[in-house]
Amino acid sequence: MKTWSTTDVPRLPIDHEGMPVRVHDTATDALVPVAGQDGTARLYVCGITPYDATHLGHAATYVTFDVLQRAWRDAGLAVTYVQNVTDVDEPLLQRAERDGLDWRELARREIELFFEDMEALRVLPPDHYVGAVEGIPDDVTAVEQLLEAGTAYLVDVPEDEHGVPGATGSDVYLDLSTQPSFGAVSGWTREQMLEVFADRGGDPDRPGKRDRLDPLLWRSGREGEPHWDGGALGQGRPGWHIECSTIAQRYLGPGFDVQGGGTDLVFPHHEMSAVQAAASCGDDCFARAYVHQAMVGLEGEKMSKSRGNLVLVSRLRSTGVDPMAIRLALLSQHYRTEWEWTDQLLRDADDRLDLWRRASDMAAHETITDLGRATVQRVRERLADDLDTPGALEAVDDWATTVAAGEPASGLVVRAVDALLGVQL
Ligand code: 5CA
Ligand code: ZN
Repeated sequence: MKTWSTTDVPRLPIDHEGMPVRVHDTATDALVPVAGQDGTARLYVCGITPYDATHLGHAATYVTFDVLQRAWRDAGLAVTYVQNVTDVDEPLLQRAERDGLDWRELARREIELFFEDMEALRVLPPDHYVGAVEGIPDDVTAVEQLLEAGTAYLVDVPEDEHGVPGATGSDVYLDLSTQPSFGAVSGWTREQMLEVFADRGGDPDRPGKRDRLDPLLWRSGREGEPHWDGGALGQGRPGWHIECSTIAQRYLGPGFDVQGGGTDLVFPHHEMSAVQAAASCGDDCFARAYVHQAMVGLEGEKMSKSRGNLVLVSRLRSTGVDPMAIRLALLSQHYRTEWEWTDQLLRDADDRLDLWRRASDMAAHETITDLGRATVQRVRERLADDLDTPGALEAVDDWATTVAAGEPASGLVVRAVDALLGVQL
C-alpha cells in the first residue's frame, strides 16, 4: 500500500556517530540494547484502525517510534520499518454501519487524514505500509498450517448466524494449551488476562472454545460482513492478531528487533501475535523486544476512539496550531509515563519553540562550536538512554538560553534538532 511522504533527515557532519540505543522491553521488564549487531534495525509498529481521526495518543505512539528510528539512523544503522493498517476489523465495520458509510470509504478517508497528520508532525514513513486486507493470503496459509499441525481447531458458527456461499460454517481458533510460550510477552496472570480480554476484542464466552482465552484465527463468512477466499478455510476473514503476526514475518523476517505500540496492546494483541508466530515458526521467530508507549489521557481517562474523549491532531492543525509545537508537546513527556493532554502543555511547547527559533535565527548553518558539539552529544546520550526525550529537550533549552544570552549559535544544533527530534526550526 502507498505510504505517506517522507521528510529529509539532515546528516550531521561530525565524526562520532550516535550511540547504541537501549529501550525498555516489556517482556523482560529490563532496559535492553536493541538492534545494531549486523548494522541493521528492524521495527514493526502497530498501525491505526482507520475508523476515526488521529488523536494525540496515537500521535504520541508514532512520534515515540519515530524518535527510535531517528536515533538508530544516527547510529549508522540501516532501518527497516513496517507498519500495518487494520483496514478491516469489527470496530471499523461497526462505525461504518452506525454512520451509514461504506466501510472501505470510511477507511480510505481516515487513512488519508492520518497521512496528513503524520506528514505535518514530520513522522518518517514506514518502508512498508501494509493493509490487513493485503495480508489475507499469508494469514490463510498460516492458519491452514496451524490446523494441519493440530495447534488450531474449529468451532461451529452459531445456528442463528447465517453464512455466505463458500463459507464452511466453522471459525478457527488457536489452542493455547499447545503453546508453552504463551504469557511471555505480558507476564500477566490468567486473571489479569481475563479481566481485559473481552474489552479488547476477545470473546471469552464463545461456546465451543477449548479455553476462554483462545484467540480467533479465522472467522467464517457471515451474511452482511465482508469476506475473502480463504482456500481450505472457506470464505471469511482473519482474526486481528494473525494480521500483525504474518505482516511482521513477511516484511521483517524472523527475530526482528522491536515490536512497538501502545500499552493497550500488550495483552492480548502482542501476546497473541507472538504466540501465533511461535506456533507457526518457533519461539525465536517474532520480536526480540517489545516496546510500549504509555497511555495518553484526557481529563482522567485514556484517550480513545471508543470513549470519544479525543483531542485530534487534525483539529488542532485546523485551528492554526503549529504542528512543531504539537510535536514538542508530545516529546516533552517520557514514553513510559502516562500523562494527560492539557492546553498548558501546548502553551509551554509554543514558548519552547519560540525560544529555540530565536536561537536558530542567530545560527549560521555551517558553524560548529564546542557548545554545539556538546549539546548534540547530550541529546544523543539522552535518546540512547531509553528515549529520554524530556532530557533531550532540556539539553536544547540550555543551548538556546545560552545563545539568547550572547553565546555564538551553532547551526549543528539546529540540524540535530531536525535529524534527531524531527523538529524543524
Ligand atoms: N490497529 C490496531 C493495532 S494492530 C490499533 O490498536 N489501532 S488503534 O487505532 O486503536 O491504535 C493505533 C496505535 O495507537 C496503537 O499502537 C495503540 O496502542 C496506540 N494508542 C491508542 N490509544 C492510545 C493512547 N490513548 N495513548 C497512546 N497510544 C495509544
Ligand atoms: Zn497490531
